Amino acid sequence: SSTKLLIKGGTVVNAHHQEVADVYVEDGIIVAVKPDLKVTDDVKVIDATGKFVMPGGIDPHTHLAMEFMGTETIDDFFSGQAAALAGGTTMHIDFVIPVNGSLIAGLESYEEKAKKSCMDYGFHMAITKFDDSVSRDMEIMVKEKGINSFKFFLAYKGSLMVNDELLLEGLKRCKSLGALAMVHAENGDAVFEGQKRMIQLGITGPEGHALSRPPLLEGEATARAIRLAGFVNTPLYVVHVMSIDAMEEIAKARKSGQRVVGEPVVSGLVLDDSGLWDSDFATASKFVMSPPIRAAGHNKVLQGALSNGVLQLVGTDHCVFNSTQKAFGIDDFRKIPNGVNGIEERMHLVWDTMVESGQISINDFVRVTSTECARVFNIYPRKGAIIAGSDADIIILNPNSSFEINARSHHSRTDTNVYEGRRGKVEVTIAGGRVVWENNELKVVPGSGKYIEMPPFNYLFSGIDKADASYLSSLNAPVKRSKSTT
Ligand code: DUC
Ligand code: ZN
Ligand code: ZN
Ligand code: ZN
Repeated sequence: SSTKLLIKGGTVVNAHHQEVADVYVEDGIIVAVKPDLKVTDDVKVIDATGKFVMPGGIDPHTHLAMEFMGTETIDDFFSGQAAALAGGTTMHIDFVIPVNGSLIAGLESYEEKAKKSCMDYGFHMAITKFDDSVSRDMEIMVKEKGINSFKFFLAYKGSLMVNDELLLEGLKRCKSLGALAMVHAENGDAVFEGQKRMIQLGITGPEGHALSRPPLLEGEATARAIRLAGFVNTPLYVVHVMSIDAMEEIAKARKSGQRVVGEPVVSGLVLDDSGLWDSDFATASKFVMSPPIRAAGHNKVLQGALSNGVLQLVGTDHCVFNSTQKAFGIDDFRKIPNGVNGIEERMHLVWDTMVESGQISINDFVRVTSTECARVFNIYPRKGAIIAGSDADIIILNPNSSFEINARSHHSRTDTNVYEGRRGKVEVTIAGGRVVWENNELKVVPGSGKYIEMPPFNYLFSGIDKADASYLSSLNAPVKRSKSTT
């Protein structure tokens, strides 16, 4: 198509600076960012005077159409992405789950699911076991399939969990491929023990979920994963940092110079665990996710860590089940499918919680919702910036008006919303140069989303071999001992 678009008179905000300028878009690409651009009559003009024009959000952490805990998430690649677009997110990175341990089969299944995509997407790959065939497939993923990150689960004993030996193998393999290792950090053996303890005590409701897997188990696994990544000398990305305990381990490692990226998710930043104690099961169960939403106080500290740079970018872990699916666990919290919504609400809530409270600047808003994700996964500046040559994924946010977030008006297929009653300000979403959300109306086209290949990021690893070499040369030569005794 030859869609032409001019966004006029807004304040264009990038992670590095902002300026009042027009943005001219042609064929899905930003062509010019300058004040007072003159265009011909065939160009659609959007007036953004008094509003912020920013890069579309990139959600680094979602689960669409995922088979999990005996069921499947109710948002697929169409409904989840439509919801995302309605909330100002124009790209997400989803986790491919291997099929019977096969990465190739897993990817094929996700390629099929993603055919109905209405926005751009990329993939991380989960690694749930490690052997020669997985090792070979990892290389194919990096060199041929555009996947540059692999996630290891230290929780979900009996299904997804890997032990330390496998984690070490995986970390080494990531390093040799120039891929980023990611980790779900909770101690799965201890969680299993904690769950048994709750059931023995007769605590079978949603509050038992949180009590069975406290922050110290997240802190332990985070520390362990960071140290093992340090031992292998490869970077690490910690997904869904939910507790002070985990955040402090990341802070300590980063202070020492270790390359660790920490991802808080919206639920952990803005909610606390009070909902889990609601006497109504339907209300309480909608807050069940792993790691659990923590007691009041953790959220405020995580906000601080995001504003001072200890944590770098915000995801959602969008993974939704409706109230019928949540009710699988009515007699036993262990059977409540884990997950909360957020793909549609993330941009609104980061603005509301972080910018309006003065904790981060508008430029930092762009950085933590978009630019940093593009940088970490090596697709910047194609994504994450409003500059000539970048993809035309753009949002317009109106600081002076807002609407209410609720389950009646949201676009996800699920029937509940953990952010009921909060406020949103993104008014317009442009994805791939197309206006897909305007005047509270979605215009999305299944099949229009593109798969974004993410190349291996050697820059993250530059210096590693040097570090290894200097480490090795700092060792003393081995002691020479004669075999004979005198
Ligand atoms: N946590 C969730 O709540 N859902 C999906 C997987 C996960 O780790
Ligand atoms: Zn600029
Ligand atoms: Zn996880
Ligand atoms: Zn997840």
